[in-house]
Amino acid sequence: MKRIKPLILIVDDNPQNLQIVGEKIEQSGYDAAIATNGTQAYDFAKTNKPDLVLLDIMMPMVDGFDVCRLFKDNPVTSGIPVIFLTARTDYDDITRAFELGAVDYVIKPFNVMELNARIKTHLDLKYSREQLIDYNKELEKTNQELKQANKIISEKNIQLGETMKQLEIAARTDPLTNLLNRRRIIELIEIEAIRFARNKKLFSIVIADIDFFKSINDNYGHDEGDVVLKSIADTITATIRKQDSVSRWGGEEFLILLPETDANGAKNLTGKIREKLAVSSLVPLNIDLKVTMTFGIAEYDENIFIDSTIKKADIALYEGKNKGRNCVVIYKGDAENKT
Ligand code: GH3
Ligand code: MG
Ligand code: MG
Repeated sequence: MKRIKPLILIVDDNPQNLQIVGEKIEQSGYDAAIATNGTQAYDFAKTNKPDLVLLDIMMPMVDGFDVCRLFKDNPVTSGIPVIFLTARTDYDDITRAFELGAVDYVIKPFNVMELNARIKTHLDLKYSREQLIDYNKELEKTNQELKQANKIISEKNIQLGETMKQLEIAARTDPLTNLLNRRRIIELIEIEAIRFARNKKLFSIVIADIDFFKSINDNYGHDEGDVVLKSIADTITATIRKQDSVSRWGGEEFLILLPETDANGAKNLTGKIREKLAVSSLVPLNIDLKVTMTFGIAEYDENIFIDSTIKKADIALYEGKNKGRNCVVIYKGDAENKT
């Protein structure tokens, strides 16, 4: 932590030196602490963490080099800049001092201004270093927060993707039967009409309506009616080909889209559905119940709107109802319809 006045520890075995240097240091606006030997200096530094150390080399017991080594080996004191302040001028000593981690070397007798300039430089460097460490810590923290935020965002994105998928499914599906809904089948018919314009591959539309469904509801209840609806939806789905599509067109009506299929092919398929219905057990409440359906078929006509082709299938369906139900009618226009 930065103090109001930087604290400088002066280490020298000579009390006179300590006094002189101490006074100069204080006159220069620093707080001075003193130690008369290496052990004392090291102990002081560990607890008080001075901002800088002025270290004599020649001292009994533990010399300045050893003190410097002690400082640099301990993470608590290793960041404290050490300036050797010594009468020794030997280059080997200077080199050794730097090798041991000292930041500077000042020869006694020293020039106060020079010493001050060096002290200031190394204090500034130390503070910059500490600031950098603080910034780095802050950066690391921000990075962690960002990582966390990114994690949350990607989790939310996955959730959003899931919700979107569910919404998309819901937007094109009938919830009771899980078949495509009216909107989606119209889109598919439109796509098929575009394909027809390119490759002239005929497709057919079938509208299938459950016969006397109202009486099923009346006799067994609406819930069981729903079970029958679902069961019929499953039967149709299981009978059509992969490229075909079936939708819930209305209450108990289904629209089946049969690509690359003419009216006779469509009749073939509806025949299969009728056969399956005749043998499958739609048995709500364990009451033996056979459900039949009537089918109206229309081939796509590029000269009329899609709606009109659907209408044709509807007309054929009502022809079938009029004929007594449980049958298949192909729309033949003004010509006589055949079952
Ligand atoms: P038809 O042979 O002439 O088609 O006779 P129908 O009774 O099937 O036809 P009608 O149009 O008279 O009645 C259709 C019935 O279908 C009436 C309605 O309550 C029922 N219905 C429509 N949607 C649902 C549904 O989602 N669940 C149930 N259980 N019944 C439905
Ligand atoms: Mg009906
Ligand atoms: Mg109906």
